[in-house]
Amino acid sequence: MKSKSILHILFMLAQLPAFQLAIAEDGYRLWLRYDKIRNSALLHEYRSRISTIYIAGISPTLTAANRELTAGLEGLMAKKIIDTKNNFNASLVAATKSAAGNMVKTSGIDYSLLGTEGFAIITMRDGKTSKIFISANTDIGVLYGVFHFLRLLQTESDISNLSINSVPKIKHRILNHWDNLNRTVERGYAGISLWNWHTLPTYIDQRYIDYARANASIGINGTVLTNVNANALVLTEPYLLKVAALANIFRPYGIKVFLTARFSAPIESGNLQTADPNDTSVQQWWKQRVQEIYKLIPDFGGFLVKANSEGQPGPQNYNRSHADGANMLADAVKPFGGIVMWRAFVYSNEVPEDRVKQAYAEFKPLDGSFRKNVLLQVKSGPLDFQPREPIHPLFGAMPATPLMMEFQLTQEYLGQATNLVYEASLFKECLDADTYAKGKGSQVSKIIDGSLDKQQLSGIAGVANIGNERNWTAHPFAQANWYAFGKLAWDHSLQPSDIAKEWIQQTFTNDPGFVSATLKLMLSSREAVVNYMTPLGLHHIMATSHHYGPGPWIDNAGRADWNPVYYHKADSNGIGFDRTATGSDALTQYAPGARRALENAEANDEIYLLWFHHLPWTYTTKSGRSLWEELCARYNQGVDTVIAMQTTWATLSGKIDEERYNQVKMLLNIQHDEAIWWRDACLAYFSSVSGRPIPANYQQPAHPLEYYKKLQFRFAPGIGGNP
Ligand code: BDP
Repeated sequence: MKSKSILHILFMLAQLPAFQLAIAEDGYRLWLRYDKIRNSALLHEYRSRISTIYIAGISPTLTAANRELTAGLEGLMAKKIIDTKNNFNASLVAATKSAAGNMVKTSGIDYSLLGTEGFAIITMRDGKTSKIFISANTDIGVLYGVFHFLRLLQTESDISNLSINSVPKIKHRILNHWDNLNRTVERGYAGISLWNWHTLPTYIDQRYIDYARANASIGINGTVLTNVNANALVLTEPYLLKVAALANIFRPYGIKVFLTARFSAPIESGNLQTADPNDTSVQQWWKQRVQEIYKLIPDFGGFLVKANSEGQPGPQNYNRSHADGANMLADAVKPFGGIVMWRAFVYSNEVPEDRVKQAYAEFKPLDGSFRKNVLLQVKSGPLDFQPREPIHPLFGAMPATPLMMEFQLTQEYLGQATNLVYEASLFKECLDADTYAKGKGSQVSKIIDGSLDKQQLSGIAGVANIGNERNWTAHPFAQANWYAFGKLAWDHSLQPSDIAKEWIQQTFTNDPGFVSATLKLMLSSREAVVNYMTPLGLHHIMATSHHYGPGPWIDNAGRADWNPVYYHKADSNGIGFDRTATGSDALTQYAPGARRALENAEANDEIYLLWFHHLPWTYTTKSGRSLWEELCARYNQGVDTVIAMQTTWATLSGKIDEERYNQVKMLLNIQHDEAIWWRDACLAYFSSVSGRPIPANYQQPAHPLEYYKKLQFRFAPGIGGNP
């Protein structure tokens, strides 16, 4: 009987095509798939160009480059690649300037332009033969060049006459993991933390290496391993040994490790009575800790600090300023070349001030008072990673302080891991925003790359969306947000469409039909989520705490500015937050040019209308519709875009592997349901407050308002707290 049922199960499994396919394509390889090139003419051409390689020099980074290049070329061209070991006659040579010998001169590369991370890829001709030369000043530059070259092949590019120079515009390009030591991930929707603290430092998961490869392939050069809501334990020796093991793995890939520093660590793990930054015993404690860290991790990057924010301890507990706190840590890491990334995400419930104004009020007066190795890390918008926010007013307001951008890749407020939202459109909107700090043309990108104010330090951070899910990010398309972040961090002048295109080609297929349809779908996705969640400048109307789903009616959260009603201020007369001179006057925090642009609702397509204005329901919008009708139209437009995304995806069946096709299809079904839920719940609520019916030409909510209000999600993923 028993063996019979086993046989039965085996028979059933054999019938399941998905069983086999799941092994074939599970998303683990990300955009580094290196499958055989399908275009046979191109394959032939690549094969005729590249048969031998030589990577000059010996180092762990060059070994990684060699391994990647060999695996990549052999996979893409389905042929054996010969490593000539020491022969510059190879058809592809990769070498630093110092190892490239005669090639340096003949190549014509201007190494003075390449800095410490940039690279050049050129085709060199000698009579009838030609060869590809990848070069840089440093080993890591060579590795970046190798990844770039493999990308050219993966995207089936013309490599017959290459002349590429690529240099990062921003110095520190960093992922922030909000990972706790017990492996839960605050706002993580892709499983538990990658870092298995229990088995480290002895057990080295292949994932750590593949994580480093993926990051290096897009130029990410730093990672903060731990949650900003920090645990002091990570600064103790047993954990530092584990951190050192990770640092050893990441080092060849040019990735520095950073940790979050809990401000009260001297009390919690140092047995001191105080964490006052002006107290010499506290300063001494940090100096000693830092020395210990650098003994184990000589290239440790430094600290990221969340202080006096959402209950985290900080210098203000001792009546000291944020600068006092940051400078104390900066002094400790300075002898070792470390930096401190001090977060500007602060707001206080004691202050009855509009929450979006508080960080500016707190930090602007401190401009110029931070040490040279401090970066102030500012979230893209003044509130909290909403589907759309105007740019943070601190950008442009602190010319004497290097400001670092913080984007959120994990989709806390953007449908989490079930919604397809291509965030490059959002990132780019922020980077391109003009602060008018030094007149027109003072884009945010120029502030964070340091060029506007001639800053030496520059940085950009992305709150990671990665976990231990087999495909890293849970939603296959969320991989694109990781990818796009890295690409924009390297070069913020890139276009979201170009980034998406090459990501699709590498991740799925070069099939032009698939690429163009998927590209369109991705590019429509950000506006879709804005429309079905928070159109016309609405914000923070998500349900409390887990932020999953709509909750515009919520008015009983712990503090006023955690309540959606605080943000939309809807009543029978109108809706919106007045941030003009008649209201909170948050607009004054922007330079005059930016202020005018933001205030003028018409000029910016009304995208910030209700962020800055409280308006009557009868207000006539640009379309000619009343505000109420426009709100109804936008919510419906959001749902319609999701339907269009589903329709597009349905046409792509058979063009890629069945597993990922089906995964995305099912996720789009969830997104469709959630978009409808958002629209119906929000319109039912706003209809009840405004006393206006939803026009009959629109789908009416499937349920009465009470139904939506009662929905509860006790086990929604990603809820924070640092145990
Ligand atoms: C908010 C998150 C919270 C984070 C906080 C932060 O809800 O979990 O701890 O930001 O950035 O978006 O510190």
